[in-house]
Amino acid sequence: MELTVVWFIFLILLTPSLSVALHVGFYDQTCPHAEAIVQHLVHQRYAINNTVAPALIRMYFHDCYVRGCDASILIDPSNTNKETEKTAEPNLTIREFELIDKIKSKLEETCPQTVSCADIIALATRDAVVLSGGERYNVPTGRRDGLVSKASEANLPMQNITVDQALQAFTIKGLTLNDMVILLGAHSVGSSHCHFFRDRLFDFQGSGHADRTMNGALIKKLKGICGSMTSKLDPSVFLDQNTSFALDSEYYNQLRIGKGLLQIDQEISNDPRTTTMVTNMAASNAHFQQSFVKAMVKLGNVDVLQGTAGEIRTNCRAFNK
Ligand code: HEM
Ligand SMILES: *[C@@H]1O[C@H](CO)[C@@H](O)[C@H](O)[C@H]1NC(C)=O
Ligand SMILES: *[C@@H]1O[C@H](CO)[C@@H](O)[C@H](O)[C@H]1NC(C)=O
Ligand SMILES: *[C@@H]1O[C@H](CO)[C@@H](O)[C@H](O)[C@H]1NC(C)=O
Ligand SMILES: CC(=O)N[C@H]1CO[C@H](CO)[C@@H](O)[C@@H]1O
Repeated sequence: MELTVVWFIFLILLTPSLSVALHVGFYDQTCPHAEAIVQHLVHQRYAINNTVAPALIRMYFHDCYVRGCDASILIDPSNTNKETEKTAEPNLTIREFELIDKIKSKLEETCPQTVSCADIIALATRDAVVLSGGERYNVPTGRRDGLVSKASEANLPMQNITVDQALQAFTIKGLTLNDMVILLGAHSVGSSHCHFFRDRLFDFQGSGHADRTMNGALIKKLKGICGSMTSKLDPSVFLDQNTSFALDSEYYNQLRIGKGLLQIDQEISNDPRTTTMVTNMAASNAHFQQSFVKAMVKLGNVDVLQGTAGEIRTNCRAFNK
């Protein structure tokens, strides 16, 4: 009897959160053109500079990884909150905030206080994936914008961690080893500054020599671009040496020949627990594409705010007054 009552209360408590779960077409009634507006502006930007695609895909990861997909990455520092997430070291190279602003302005004009900044990031990222040659996928929406943004919480995984440490970093967000290997396929587009891999060329983990897991020809090429260990210049290099603008499984083929740019990229190909996954992804672009969009949707569910939690910001860079 008592147990039944407990269950009943439990179910009542559970129901509201279930009824407001993210779903595809959340804005169909309230802002029917929301997705088309986002797509139009992403396409327009891509025509001017196609590096917007990798920039958005990375922004989505950084947003979702820290406090869930709640647009906490977009908050500008202010007098009362000087160190927001975007001021944190790993976030410094996140770009295209202006595009998000532009999309937000257009949406506020069309349907005021309706579409969250967190959903704008998720939708724009989908369009970036498609523009890069990825599969088109439906994006569940209904995220709300967060009310907290702190640099101290931006504990994103570093490029020089082991597969074990990376797995821990993904596990705490409810993502699996398989999700991790597939999501790292995002590194088939975009680029990295030399400072994230310079040690691999000159002095790997204080060894005095280059990382022996890196292909010799690639080391030579990268030395030419990045200068020396102490060089002050910090240019960017494509993460995928072959099909640099295509979101495809070629990234995994590159790993198999020692051409992973970041240490963690190369690690997943060499670690016994993930090497088979890398081989499987390398073998089939179609399989990769399907797995990738599934994993992106899963990433988009991490710790989201729904229902009446959080708010719908009117300006993505600031909390509402
Ligand atoms: C262990 C996990 C990861 C680590 C350590 C990592 C690290 C990095 C680093 C150091 C860069 C270079 C940034 C720069 O120089 O500007 C980068 C770029 C990038 N990352 Fe990751 N990343 C990880 C996972 C992911 C995931 C899960 C995604 C997306 C699903 C992603 C998407 C990207 C993209 C698209 C770029 C290129 C950005 C651009 O060209 O502007 N990364 N990542
Ligand atoms: C595209 O944007 C990147 C990053 O801001 C910049 O380095 C590059 O010069 C731009 N390319 C063009 C063609 O404007
Ligand atoms: C990883 O890189 C950071 C800074 O880039 C450095 O402080 C740290 O010692 C490195 N860790 C390892 C294990 O090499
Ligand atoms: C580059 O990628 C294409 C398409 O995946 C592949 O056919 C080709 O063999 C690759 N070339 C090199 C040099 O890796
Ligand atoms: C590479 C880079 O510019 N790193 C800076 C990141 O931000 C911290 C402070 O938040 C600086 O100390 C780093 O120099």
